[in-house]
Amino acid sequence: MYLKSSYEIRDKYLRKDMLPTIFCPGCGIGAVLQYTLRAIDDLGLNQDEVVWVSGIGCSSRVPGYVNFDGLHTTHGRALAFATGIKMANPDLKVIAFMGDGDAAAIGGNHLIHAIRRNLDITVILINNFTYGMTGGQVAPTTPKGLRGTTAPYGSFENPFDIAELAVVAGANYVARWSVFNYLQGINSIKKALQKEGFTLVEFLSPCPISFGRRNKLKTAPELIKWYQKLSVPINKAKEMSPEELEGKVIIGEFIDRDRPSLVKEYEAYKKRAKTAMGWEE
Ligand SMILES: Cc1ncc(C[n+]2csc(CCOP(=O)(O)OP(=O)(O)O)c2C)c(N)n1
Ligand code: SF4
Repeated sequence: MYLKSSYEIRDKYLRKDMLPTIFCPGCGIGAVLQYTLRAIDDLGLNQDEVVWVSGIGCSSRVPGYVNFDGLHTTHGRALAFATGIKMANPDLKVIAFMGDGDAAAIGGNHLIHAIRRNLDITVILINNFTYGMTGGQVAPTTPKGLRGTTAPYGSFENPFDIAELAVVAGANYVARWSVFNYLQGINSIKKALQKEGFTLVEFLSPCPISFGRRNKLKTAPELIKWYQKLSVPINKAKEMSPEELEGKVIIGEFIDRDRPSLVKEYEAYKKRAKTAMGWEE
């Protein structure tokens, strides 16, 4: 892989009139945006054939910054819009750029059903364990015991594991990395973009402002150390006991398979219907 400079990536793919971004210093969203653009660049995808979709949140601002067609829609509904785009224009590559609140709270049902149907899209999921844009409420992903504005003494609810959820719901490709796993992250996005069916790459991403400052994770050294301690590579996790894995987040590739995708199934269904109606020659 030839690594282009950040300037080359910026000049080719970002809308200069929309800069600077709203992202706070130390936020992980910009890094994941860069990984996604590098994956697209490495694959040589045509900018006119890729559409970016999002809901509302800091992560969801991304489609506005990139030089691609896109939709910045309503909170939690990115996948409903993505479904319409993909089913109406199956030749387009659709990327949904989502926050963990957007994807797993208000949009949780859309997520489960888009995966169940094996809709041909790629979700890039920014999991910062919080609602960043609205100031740090706990999300369905907030680790137990960590603080948010709505749980100042520590969250007492069990969090979702989005990657595991995506596997059991039927996704074709699922991987999770932290933003510090630069090359693994880019490679996973490349794999995800090349597959049919539902693909999801989750990134554990720092939000020093809304989440970090309530959890003693405000500075870069604190954050790097914490993510290193938090994340366990999937092969190592297989040798660990449930007690040792308590409070850890597994990173790596969770699944890579080829179940028939929604677009293929729908095409086959239309053919069956036409034959049954006597419309097919
Ligand atoms: C229907 C609706 N409900 C609530 C909101 C308020 N709201 C805006 S962004 C957001 C949460 C954002 O969190 P997340 O999706 O995790 O993205 P982040 O900002 O952390 O990137 C909420 C609750 C809204 N805009 N619309
Ligand atoms: S509030 Fe958090 S998620 Fe939003 S831009 Fe700032 S650091 Fe990033």
